Amino acid sequence: MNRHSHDSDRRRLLRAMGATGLLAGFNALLPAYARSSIGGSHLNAAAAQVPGGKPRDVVMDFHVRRETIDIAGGRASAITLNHLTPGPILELWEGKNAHLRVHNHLDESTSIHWHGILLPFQMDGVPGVAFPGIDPGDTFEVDFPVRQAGTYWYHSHSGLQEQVGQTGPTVIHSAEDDGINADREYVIVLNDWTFEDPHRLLAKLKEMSDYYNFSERTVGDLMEDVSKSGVQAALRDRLAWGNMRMSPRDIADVTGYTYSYLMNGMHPESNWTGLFTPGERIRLRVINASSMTYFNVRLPGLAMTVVAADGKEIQPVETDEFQIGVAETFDVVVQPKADQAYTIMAETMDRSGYARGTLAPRAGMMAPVPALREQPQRTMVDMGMDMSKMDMGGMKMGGGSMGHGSMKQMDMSGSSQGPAGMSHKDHDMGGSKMSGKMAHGTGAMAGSMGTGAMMEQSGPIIARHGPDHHGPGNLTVANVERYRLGERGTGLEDVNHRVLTYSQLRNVVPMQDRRDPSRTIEVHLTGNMDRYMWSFDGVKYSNATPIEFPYGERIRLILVNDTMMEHPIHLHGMFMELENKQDDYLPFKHTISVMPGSRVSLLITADEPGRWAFHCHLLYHMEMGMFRVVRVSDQSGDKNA
Ligand SMILES: [Cu+2]
Repeated sequence: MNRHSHDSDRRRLLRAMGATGLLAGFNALLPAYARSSIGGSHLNAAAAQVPGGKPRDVVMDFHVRRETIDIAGGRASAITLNHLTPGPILELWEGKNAHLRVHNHLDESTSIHWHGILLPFQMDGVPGVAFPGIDPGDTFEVDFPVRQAGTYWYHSHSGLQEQVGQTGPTVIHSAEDDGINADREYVIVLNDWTFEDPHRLLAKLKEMSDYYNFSERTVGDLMEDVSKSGVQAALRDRLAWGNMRMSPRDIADVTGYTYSYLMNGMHPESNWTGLFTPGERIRLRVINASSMTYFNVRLPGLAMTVVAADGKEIQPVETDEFQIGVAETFDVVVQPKADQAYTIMAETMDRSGYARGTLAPRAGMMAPVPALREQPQRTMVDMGMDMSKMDMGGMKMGGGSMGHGSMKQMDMSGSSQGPAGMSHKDHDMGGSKMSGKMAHGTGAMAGSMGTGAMMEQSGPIIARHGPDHHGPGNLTVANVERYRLGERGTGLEDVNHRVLTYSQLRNVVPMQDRRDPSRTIEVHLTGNMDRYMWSFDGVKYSNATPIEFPYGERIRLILVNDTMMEHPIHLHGMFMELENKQDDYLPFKHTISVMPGSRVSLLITADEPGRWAFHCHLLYHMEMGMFRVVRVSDQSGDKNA
């Protein structure tokens, strides 16, 4: 397709070879800079190892520069931190102080947000929310007592700078023995890199939201569906998808077509390698510092013990694979006993590529790199639909203005054979009706399901939406919202080993704030993929007012995902306790990946006054307006906000 002809053939070749496992042995063809795992502008083995040492106050300078560097097998202009991307490890000690100085050598404004860190909001680094940004030539100083331990990261919060390299890892050592007893620690920073200008990339997404998605279903797929499930079911499924303007294979907005995936700044062929002595306990601090990419992480042949999520310790869980949303961190301990190499495989959720590195007893060793697995598909559950086994007796489709006409052909009468992935719970939908109020021009499937509230305690809940279904900024409206914290991430449903789920995260300390929430705030995650609009409650940031958290109150925050994709929702300044049925041991999160068609409940103690950012951490979703200010106001007169 000539619309993509500007892309480098070489990069496409590399990607194709990577996808088919041909890269083994290809290393020798690469220029020296891509082969070497020593030196360069990335976190080599030495730089990715956490030094540790005596607890101390830390003074650290961050020099933000734009420079041309070797990256991902090419040369490109990137934003570096102290000449590195990702930047150097910010290593701090709980109970000590941090004094950080950010020097802007760019010819534009910049910022650094200290992701997951508890500090005064003026130092949080979000331009327009907490401070004005750092002008060219200026230095911004940040001082705070370190009140926590764990694995975090830092990144620009200005425009799209994060996409071009301005990210880095943060490690905070615990004041007390955390009982993890690692012999060695590495950060594993995951990034997605593009040689395209990110502004151009975003422009293309706005112009054509499926630009980077080449996995549309084909006529052949349709015939296969027909043979599996019959003409009616296959067509109904297909027509529904057509009206959602989504393909069931729309797993990621931006894919390996443009992205190279990096581990500690290094391309899979360059093979970042961390060394170990057999028998050692190795703590891997895995940080998803990418702009748009979810990864599935595993080390074939090695079990992992997950010991922390988003920096906060959890009760150890042994697993074989975990999905990591954008901006999340997980700490795992592995203990390789054999004198052999192990691949650290970070396959993208859409399986259009991977980041990869190696743990090895000696430099130069490698282990097989598993082939990319089959692309996952979205299901009707992701759409928030639940047509199978429902009593549709009382439902009727209104004859409202249909965006694309074809909805009329949908046979909604209770077919017992639903498309794959649909829930088979029984529901009595008697009395509800599809209003058929189709937002003109959007193809929206605005199924207002009446006033029904709870169905069963943990089963799907009939979604409640505003009367306008969140306006033109919203395309899909989930009919039902499910509790999905016990489910594996997209694409991992059927893998035949253990996979971490959110429901397994259990805090090491019991809940401190046991008050009943004094208020509940419900926020819908909304989008219009067709127009590449992303928002909360159908309203983009520029038209929105702050969400108010009265200081000192206990808040229940409910997130309802009306869209068909995961959104990693991040709250600055305060941790959220995830209501995942772990009794008094709810885990803390700073970023929660909300599954499509799901409802997530979080508890927050509003004890950090100020103006805090709250947003989707998919960079282009945030940029399009999936962003709010949360204002924690002092009741005694709003001094801080
Ligand atoms: Cu999003």
